[in-house]
Amino acid sequence: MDRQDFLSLYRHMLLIRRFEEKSAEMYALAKIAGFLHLYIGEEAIAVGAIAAIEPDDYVISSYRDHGHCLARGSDPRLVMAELFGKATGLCKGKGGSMHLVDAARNFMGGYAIVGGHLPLATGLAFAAQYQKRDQVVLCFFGEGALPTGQAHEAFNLAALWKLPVIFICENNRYGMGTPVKKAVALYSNIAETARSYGIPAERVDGMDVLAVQTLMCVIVPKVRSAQGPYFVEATTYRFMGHSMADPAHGHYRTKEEVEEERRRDPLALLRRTMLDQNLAGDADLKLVERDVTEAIAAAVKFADESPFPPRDALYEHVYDE
Ligand SMILES: Cc1ncc(C[n+]2csc(CCOP(=O)(O)OP(=O)(O)O)c2C)c(N)n1
Repeated sequence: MDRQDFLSLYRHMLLIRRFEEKSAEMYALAKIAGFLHLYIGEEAIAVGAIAAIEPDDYVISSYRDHGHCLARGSDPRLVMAELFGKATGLCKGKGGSMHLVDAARNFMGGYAIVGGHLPLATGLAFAAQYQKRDQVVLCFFGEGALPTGQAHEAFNLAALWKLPVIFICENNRYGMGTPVKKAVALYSNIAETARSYGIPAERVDGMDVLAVQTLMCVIVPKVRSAQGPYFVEATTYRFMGHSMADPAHGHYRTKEEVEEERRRDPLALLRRTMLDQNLAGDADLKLVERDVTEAIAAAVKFADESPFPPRDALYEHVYDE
């Protein structure tokens, strides 16, 4: 990796961070309606993993999907417009925060049913294998999806048919207000869940984008060369509440715990590494900050000035027999 590669990782992470902060602000101003789940604190996972795949590989995620979509390269203006429910949005304003899709980038969506997209990831991998396409699927989900039945069906078929899918469990230790200990039997080593299906599994520090990317650069070629699925547990922490309806630390975790975890901010970790190893200087980082600030301002302006979908659009893209 050269200096530009490091700066690119930093830029993507900062773009997600600033996008999310601005979304929270826009939600408070009622420019965004419905649910809004922020990815702040978890950026290193999407950015590190997606940096290790090719443009025609597939990515699929849960309702906490803005980060994955932006890491995949979607235009922040179209993503913000989607959050605003505008006709210019990524899904013409009909999907909103939890249902972003960018088919042109093989970002196959955010899904709001916990665990519901794991079988879809297995299906995408089956299609790639059946049609002899050289693609892998990255499937991101929270540890709350692990105990769901469909997750196990997805693991089983992926292992049985040696499908090219990498299941990436973003273990932020809470599913809404429920600690992982109260929901997942193998909570202290959840990778064992995958190993019981014969799926090789690794644990990685999900706050360290370089660790995530390095691991994924080893795993992706194995999966691509038909060796079958992989499972990654990326340990992380969400710095915000579960959604905008949940205060930052809620009743289920202490303020001290949140403050402690915030000391390992993934952006600060990367910044420190780059400065310490002379991979970037203060001026480079300031330039990235300025670029990102401009991109976010442009996204909000675009979303704000865009029209809402016309009434007739209700009947477009609806399947009818
Ligand atoms: C099948 C299903 N059950 C319950 C819910 C309600 N619900 C929404 S988010 C959530 C917690 C999921 O936690 P996790 O998968 O760990 O993801 P995180 O929010 O931590 O990223 C629950 C239970 C749902 N959306 N779908």
